[in-house]
Amino acid sequence: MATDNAVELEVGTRTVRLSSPDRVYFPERGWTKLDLARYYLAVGDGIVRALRERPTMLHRFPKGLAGPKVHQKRLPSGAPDWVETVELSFPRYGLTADELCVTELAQVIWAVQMTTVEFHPWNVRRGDVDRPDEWRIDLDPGPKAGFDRVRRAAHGAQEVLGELGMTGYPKTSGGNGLHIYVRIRPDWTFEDVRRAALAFAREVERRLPGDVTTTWWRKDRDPAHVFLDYNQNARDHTIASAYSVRGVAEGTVSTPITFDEIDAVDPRDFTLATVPARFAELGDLHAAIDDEAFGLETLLAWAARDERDEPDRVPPPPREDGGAGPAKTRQQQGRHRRKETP
Ligand SMILES: [Mn+2]
Repeated sequence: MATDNAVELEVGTRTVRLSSPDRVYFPERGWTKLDLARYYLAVGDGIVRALRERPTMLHRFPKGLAGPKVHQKRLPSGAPDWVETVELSFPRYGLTADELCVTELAQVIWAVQMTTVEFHPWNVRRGDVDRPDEWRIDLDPGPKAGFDRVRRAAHGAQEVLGELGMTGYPKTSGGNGLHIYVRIRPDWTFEDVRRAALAFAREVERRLPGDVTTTWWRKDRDPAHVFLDYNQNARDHTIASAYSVRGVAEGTVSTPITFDEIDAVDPRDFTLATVPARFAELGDLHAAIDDEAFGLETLLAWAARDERDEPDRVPPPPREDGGAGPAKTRQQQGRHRRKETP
């Protein structure tokens, strides 16, 4: 009983040893570490596409969900030489960190061996870690906002994206919200991507003032509104990737969906147990995300206009470099992140 009946998983050309495969990670459902590994194998193309060449932060649960959660930037030690990394610098603290950089599925499964449940990639790739290639529209419902409001906000975003001639790729967050990802040319700084994201959010807010807010301070927001969190485009802010399992009792998955599905889906239906069949049937609904990259010129023109016309609404700069800094900052960021998850 006490022996570690490790299993070996063949993943592409690699063999990944999975220790403690029977350890229960999701006590309410009885799902084990091996179930988690099998889930990621089942959505392999999808999770690799979502993480490919991106610095990725790991949310590890060494004892399963019953134990503590570890927000891990640096690659855990003991990695085989085929596990790739990318070095990031955190100038404010004079620190660097080698973060996981996925190029093949075996690296994802190795991260599971290292007790990772959630994958949180940056919005950059290792070729240029200072210029995002992914604009993330993060729809965060307030504590009294139902999913119907999230749906309306998503359709509002869809409408504005359509007018901009941009293609967005929606997914559930695995919590109560939705994300819409847009591939952009890596020609702009984090700061400008955030300005563009704010200008976009303001436009959606103008069209749906009863549903959407961009108000900076949480205490000033209507709790029944959906906050379009443009800050997720700032440096060192990461959110769970497509196909990432969330570290919550229900084992929900951040699941790609189509805009046509938004009115019908219940995000709680997408779990570690159900998403593999959906993936087998539909394939990766984000498969075309890398086919075309868009520019931010129009949105940055909107941003300049808003900054000129409404200077009192220009938000303060985002918190930066939090996770690699002193423990106090790390804890603050941890609290912030946990609030995202129901
Ligand atoms: Mn969110």
